[in-house]
Amino acid sequence: MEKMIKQVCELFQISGEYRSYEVITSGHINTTYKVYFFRNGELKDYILQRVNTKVFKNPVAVMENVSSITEYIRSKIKQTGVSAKRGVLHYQKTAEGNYYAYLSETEFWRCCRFIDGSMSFLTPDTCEIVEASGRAFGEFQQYLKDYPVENLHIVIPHFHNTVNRYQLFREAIEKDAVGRKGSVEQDIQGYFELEEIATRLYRMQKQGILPLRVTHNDTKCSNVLFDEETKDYLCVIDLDTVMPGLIAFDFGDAVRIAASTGEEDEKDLLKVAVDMEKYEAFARGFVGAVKELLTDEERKTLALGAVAMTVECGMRFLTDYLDGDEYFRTHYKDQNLVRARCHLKLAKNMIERLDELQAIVEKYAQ
Ligand code: ADP
Ligand code: GN1
Ligand code: MG
Repeated sequence: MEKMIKQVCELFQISGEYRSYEVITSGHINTTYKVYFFRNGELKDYILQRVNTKVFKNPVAVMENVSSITEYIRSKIKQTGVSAKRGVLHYQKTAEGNYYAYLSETEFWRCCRFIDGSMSFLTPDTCEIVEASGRAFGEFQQYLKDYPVENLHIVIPHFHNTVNRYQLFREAIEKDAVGRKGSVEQDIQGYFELEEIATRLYRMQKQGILPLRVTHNDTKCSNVLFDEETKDYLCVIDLDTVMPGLIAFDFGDAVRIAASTGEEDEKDLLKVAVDMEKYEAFARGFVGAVKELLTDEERKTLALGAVAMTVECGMRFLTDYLDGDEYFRTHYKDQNLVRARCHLKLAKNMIERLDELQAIVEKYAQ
């Protein structure tokens, strides 16, 4: 592996003396490495990623989106007179001037600077971190509010099309590729019971009631970098899925992780519920940052976004379990099933508390 890492670093013209690398295992799709170099008497760190080309079938289009978005945000930050060094990702170019390098037909690599003194949280432990992550994704919306949406490639069609996700779920059940259906009948039933409420937002978008914006579409807390010392947020990362979407999806997908009392794969379902304090902290950060952008209909449906994204994501885990764990990286047997059960429990709790969740949005939208 080390040989390949060094080869990729050379392609991205990293100067200095190579020291070592480590694997970052938090993501479910791409493979991420942190690489240490020594230059001018200092350690310089980089992030190398091998993009999952089964998931991102046109990775060049992904990098076109990512480079365009990062350049756009960089210029917005600079306009405010602040340094953009830690405020946005900086991708390295190859000698040919590309933001990517193919090592073979399926080996697609990219490289960016590790943002100095930064860290991320898999699950945020304090309300301060949760609120800051809300502000981070809210301000991300603000940066991109005038971004020309037609410039974006649709890198994963139907990504948050919950109606289509139910269709793929039905196909996986029908196919039962690895013979797991019989053991998850109750879970399947549980997800079907939530179909109407989970698909409501998507149907509202189709009817033109909710506008499409440039959204991040993968707003979990680990996709925000924080200053290691002050714990202030620095920037939003993992821009692969930036595409047109509903603002409620960005709100909701974040809540699924940031405001759960359990991990994404909590086995003890008694521990899984909405953490109301963290939910309120997230809403304070996010809604506070976007409130003047929101239409009435968008505001009224933000909490519903948490239900939609929690059901959708959980159902994707169950679909993948039925498919034989082909899509999401798993670290132990049946992890996708554990994730799916945890999300079902969380979604039901969100539905029970939906009015309360929405009232909190309203409070911070004033
Ligand atoms: P994935 O798509 O697999 O989730 P990410 O791009 O989110 O990959 O990266 C995984 C983790 O690596 C992040 O949660 C963060 O901790 C770290 N990371 C990624 N890019 C950077 C960066 N430029 N600077 C510092 N840390 C980073
Ligand atoms: C994946 O790559 P990562 O781990 O940030 C997935 C998201 C899911 C998330 C669940 C391209 O995100 O959609 O919400 O796992 N990304 C893709 O944790 O499918
Ligand atoms: Mg990530």
